[in-house]
Amino acid sequence: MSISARFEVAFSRFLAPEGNVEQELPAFARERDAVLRLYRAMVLTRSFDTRAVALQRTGRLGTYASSLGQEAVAVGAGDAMQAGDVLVPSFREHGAQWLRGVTLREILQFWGGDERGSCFAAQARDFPVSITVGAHATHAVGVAHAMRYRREANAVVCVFGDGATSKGDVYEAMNIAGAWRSPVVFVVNNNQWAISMPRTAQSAAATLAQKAIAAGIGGEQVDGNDVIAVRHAVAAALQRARAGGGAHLIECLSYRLATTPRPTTPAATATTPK
Ligand SMILES: Cc1ncc(C[n+]2csc(CCOP(=O)(O)OP(=O)(O)O)c2C)c(N)n1
Ligand SMILES: [Mg+2]
Repeated sequence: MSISARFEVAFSRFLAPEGNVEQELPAFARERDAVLRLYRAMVLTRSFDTRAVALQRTGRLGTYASSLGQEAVAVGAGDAMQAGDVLVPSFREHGAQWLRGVTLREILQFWGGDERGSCFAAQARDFPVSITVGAHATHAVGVAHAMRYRREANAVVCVFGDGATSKGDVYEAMNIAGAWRSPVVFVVNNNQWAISMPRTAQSAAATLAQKAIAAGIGGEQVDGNDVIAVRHAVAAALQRARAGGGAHLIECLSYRLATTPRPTTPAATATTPK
């Protein structure tokens, strides 16, 4: 017997859970303004989240997906992007949307059921929230392919949850992104749960990052609670993608702190959110 191929999945982080620096920081993280920008965005995301959850629980917002405890994933990914890149988000990426110039008003409009909240004044090319789990991964590869076709030096960031990685459309998207060397970075927001389904019950894979291996694209894990690690990995993957290096997948390990709420009563418009 001989070995046809060997694979491994790397994990990286710069900050320990207590906030101590574990290894030499990347250049951007040694700049005070950059670190402050990340911190401010995470604090704003959490404040906004608290407010939006309160609005939803009191029946004044139709539905809302909380990003509590997962701020670093969206903020790190959003901050790593350039203006010409395109964000194709799932439903917990408020921090990335805000960093991209989407207004809090627009985000609230969307969750209030007003479609004008998906027509972003500042980022006309960014996609609206995809409530349909994983379906937007195929759209993201389409956008990335269009960028290549037009010879644009831009790339796409597509974010989805751990649950989405069990879906056929996500596998298909990763596969064709590998075959076409599409400039797309898949960011898996692994919060360990798909509603009530734990991560371990929905996939026997040791890591979600290894799903990239079958697609022939790069894959890695980062600490999703370390905004520096997320930003560093997404920025590097975007840079490679813009330069023709193809697609990449980054599994961000985090945890969903938000509870799944009951429908609010008596507001007739309120529906059960994620
Ligand atoms: C195609 C589809 N099936 C089912 C649902 C209902 N649903 C909403 S959120 C969710 C779980 C998603 O889990 P994950 O991808 O891990 O994202 P998370 O909510 O944890 O961020 C499901 C099944 C949906 N929105 N779309
Ligand atoms: Mg999840």
